Amino acid sequence: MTPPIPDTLISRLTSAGAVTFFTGAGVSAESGVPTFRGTDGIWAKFKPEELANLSAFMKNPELVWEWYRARKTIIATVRPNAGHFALAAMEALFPGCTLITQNIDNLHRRAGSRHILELHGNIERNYCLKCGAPYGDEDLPQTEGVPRCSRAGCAGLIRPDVVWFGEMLPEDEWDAAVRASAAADVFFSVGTSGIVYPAASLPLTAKQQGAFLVEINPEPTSLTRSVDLFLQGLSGEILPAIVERVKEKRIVG
Ligand code: BV8
Ligand code: ZN
Repeated sequence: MTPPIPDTLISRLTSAGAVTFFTGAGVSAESGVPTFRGTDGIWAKFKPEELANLSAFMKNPELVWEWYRARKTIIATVRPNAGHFALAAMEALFPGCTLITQNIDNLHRRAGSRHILELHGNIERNYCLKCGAPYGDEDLPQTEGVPRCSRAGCAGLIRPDVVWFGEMLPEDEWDAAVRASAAADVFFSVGTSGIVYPAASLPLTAKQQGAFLVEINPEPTSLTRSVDLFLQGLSGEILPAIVERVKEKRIVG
């Protein structure tokens, strides 16, 4: 059930200079991508420290690759949902629109978003740990088990191009995300439990710098008490509703 979208939000949006969206796994849930911490969460079975970190990979690359291959298969079979398409539409509606995502599923790009800051990498990219050579999924040696680099004389371990726990976020993306959060007139935190740092610090950075802070989530989170507007519901319903209201406002003025 989509909550009412207050006129005050639509007025703020249509007069905003900079609008920033910050997304987490919840925006992909309606596409069928399991979230991390939901009951169906992929981490219900596994724990992040067991899999999404370099030492786990070096200790047991077969297990980590098994987990990523399973996730790559899910992501290859799903499609962007109405929430992703609404976010892509927002780029056309708001010139100063920035999309910051913690997601690695490439669904924002597949939905047509162009100005995306991927803080935690992209599961469709991989690279050689030894020489850094990039590998798309289609370039991976199809052998089961752990793919190794085919560069002459290398044979290094190939890993998914995602940010693991204990690893730094990509510097350019992080710097741009902090700038876009600080500059935002309106900042949306959509579909994230706000547990993973430093990404989870961005909504409060925006608020401290004067942004109107909106949260879209079917459940309250640790951020909810600090937001200016909590739209409780599904991003796949609320985001398209916001796009429709902004378009109406643009027409009637
Ligand atoms: C770092 C890529 C500096 C991999 C991910 C000890 C040692 C080292 C670091 C730490 C430490 N202790 C803490 C840290 C920091 C650590 C951290 O934050 N840990 C947490 C667990 C406490 N962070 C890091 O390590 C980061 N790096 O700090 O570097 C450093 C360097 C060296 C030493 C020290 C510090 C790197 C973090 C990146 C980890 N990589 N992913 C992969 O995916 O395989 S994180 C992973 O979780 C995803 O990227 C995801 O984005 C992220 C957050 O999860 P959410 O997106 O929020 O998803 P979640 O399931 O939690 O929530 C979904 C939400 O959606 C829910 O609220 C639900 O209600 C809602 N929802 C559901 N359906 C819908 C919906 N909303 C809307 N619509 C719907 N339909
Ligand atoms: Zn190599």
